[in-house]
Parts: sequence; C-alpha cells; structure tokens
Amino acid sequence: FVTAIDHVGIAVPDLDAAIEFHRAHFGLEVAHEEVNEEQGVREAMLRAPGTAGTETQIQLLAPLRDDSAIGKFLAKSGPGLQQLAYRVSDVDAASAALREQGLRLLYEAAKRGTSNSRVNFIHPKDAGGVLVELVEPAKDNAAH
Ligand code: CMX
Repeated sequence: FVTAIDHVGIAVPDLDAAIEFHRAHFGLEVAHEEVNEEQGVREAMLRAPGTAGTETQIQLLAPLRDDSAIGKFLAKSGPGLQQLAYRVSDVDAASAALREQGLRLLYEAAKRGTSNSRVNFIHPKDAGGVLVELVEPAKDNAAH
C-alpha cells in the first residue's frame, strides 16, 4: 500500500536557519511552509529544483513548544533525522492493516498533517527504531 517515499523529517531548533543551510549548501528550495498548532510545529517542505510534483521532500520541523513531539525530540536527541514518511492511498486502511499485524499506531484516528493530508504514525519501537509516518495526500493535492 506504500506508493512513494513522501518525505524525510529533520528536527531543527531554528527553521529559518535550517532553510538557509539547505539552500546554501544543497540548493534545495522551499516548496511549502506552514504552522501546525496541533502538532506543535513550524515546518517547511524542501525539494530539489525542477522536481515539482514528483519529488521526495525534506521536511524541516521546528518546535512551537518545548512539550511538543519535536521539542522533546530535540531535548533528548538533539537536531537530526526524526521521521520517515511513506505515502499511502488510504491511511485508514493502511493503519488498520498494520494494527492487524500487531504494530502500534499512535493515533486511534488519522490527524491532519502537512497541506491537509491525513496522517498516522507507527511507534518507533515497532518499526526498527524509526518513527514511520503514513501520509494520505489531500485529494486536491495529489502529488503530496
Ligand atoms: N525516532 C526514533 N525513536 C524515537 C523517536 C523518533 N522520532 N522519538 C522517540 N523515540 C524513542 C525514544 O528514544 C524512546 O526510546 P527509549 O525508551 O529506548 O529511550 C522511545 O521511542 C519512547 O520515547 P519517549 O521519549 O518515551 O516518547 P516521546 O514522548 O518522546 O514520544 C513519540 C515519542 C514517537 C510517541 C512522539 O514523538 C510522537 O507522538 N510522534 C508523532 C507526532 C510527531 O512526530 N509530530 C511532529 C511531526 C509533525 C508532522 O510530521 O507533521
């Protein structure tokens, strides 16, 4: 049911500084920026130039609060890779199938992710130490 690697998420203390780092050293450009209050993040999606619509993105995640998932991650592990996100066509079906296989999903029901996508997460302890996000893109935003 995985249709693509949607993005890889990196926890950063300062979003603007991280965007500038990725622009200056790797030439990545900002495809999208938003604040997600529920997740406690200010975030940016980056892509390589000329890849719009087909690319796997890099998600930079900065905390709005110390007690958010990213705030806690930074306090415990410091800046670095925080999540791997798989694109799926139906997050409810994917979550149900994985639950059936004995994996712990973090949310009972999918929550709102980037660009009005619907998301759920597999607990890192059930996925080889990797926080795996499942992303069902919004219907009007099929590429992401
Ligand atoms: N990757 C790998 N392992 C992780 C992890 C991560 N991102 N976050 C926590 N862990 C590990 C911890 O190191 C800990 O391991 P040990 O027990 O061996 O020390 C274990 O998982 C449990 O961690 P914890 O500190 O008890 O739990 P937290 O309170 O830190 O919560 C988690 C962890 C995954 C439940 C929480 O980060 C969460 O709910 N994440 C989902 C939401 C999220 O990440 N939102 C931000 C992104 C928003 C977006 O993508 O749009």
